[in-house]
Amino acid sequence: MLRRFEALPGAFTFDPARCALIIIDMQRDFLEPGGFGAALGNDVTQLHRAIAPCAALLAAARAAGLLVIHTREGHRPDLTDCPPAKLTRSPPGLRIGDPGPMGRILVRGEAGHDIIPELAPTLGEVVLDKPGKGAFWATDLENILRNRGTEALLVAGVTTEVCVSTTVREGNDRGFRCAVISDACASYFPEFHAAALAMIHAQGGIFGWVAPSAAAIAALEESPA
Ligand code: TIU
Repeated sequence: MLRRFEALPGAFTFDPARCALIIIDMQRDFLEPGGFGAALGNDVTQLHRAIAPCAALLAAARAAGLLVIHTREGHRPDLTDCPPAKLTRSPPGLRIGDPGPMGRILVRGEAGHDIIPELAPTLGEVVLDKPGKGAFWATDLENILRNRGTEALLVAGVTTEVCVSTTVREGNDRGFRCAVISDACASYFPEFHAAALAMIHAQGGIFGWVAPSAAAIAALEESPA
């Protein structure tokens, strides 16, 4: 049964069997002190407002049987997949691979790379490690989605203007219809969050749709006719 919710620039429809929830990078490295986000000079508490809406959206998506994908930005321990231009963007001591209170910054297998406990993946959900900002680049995400016949994406996570927006732009160019769930996303810069969302739904939905979690959750909770 097709579900529908109000969004900008217009209603978003989806078939739960052909829709996935993608939660972008809700990792300790971005949300907790001492990780990559803090090393970049950010106030990590700015991201905390997205946790409860993400958790509610995740619960509703699970109950509706959506494919659930959790992404994590990070690099191999030997940093062979980390471009020097990304590595050297931060000062020594605060770089990717440097030791921090949650282990080596933005490195796979370290405590900081984990998804925060409130949003921990369950068995059967896809955990997708990505070396870049976009979830399609250098990953098998497109293959996973096409194999399931997925055509619509609900997108949440952090940060709105960086990894969420990059993923939505990549997905849109590949033909996926993306609905960004506004309060389930956050930025270290509230003004960037607002601008990024506006850029997505402007011009008739140039990159996709934007709606609050309450609207998406209500549609997920509708009982099949
Ligand atoms: N710095 C920042 O806003 N974001 C990132 O580096 N990665 C993600 O957005 N996940």
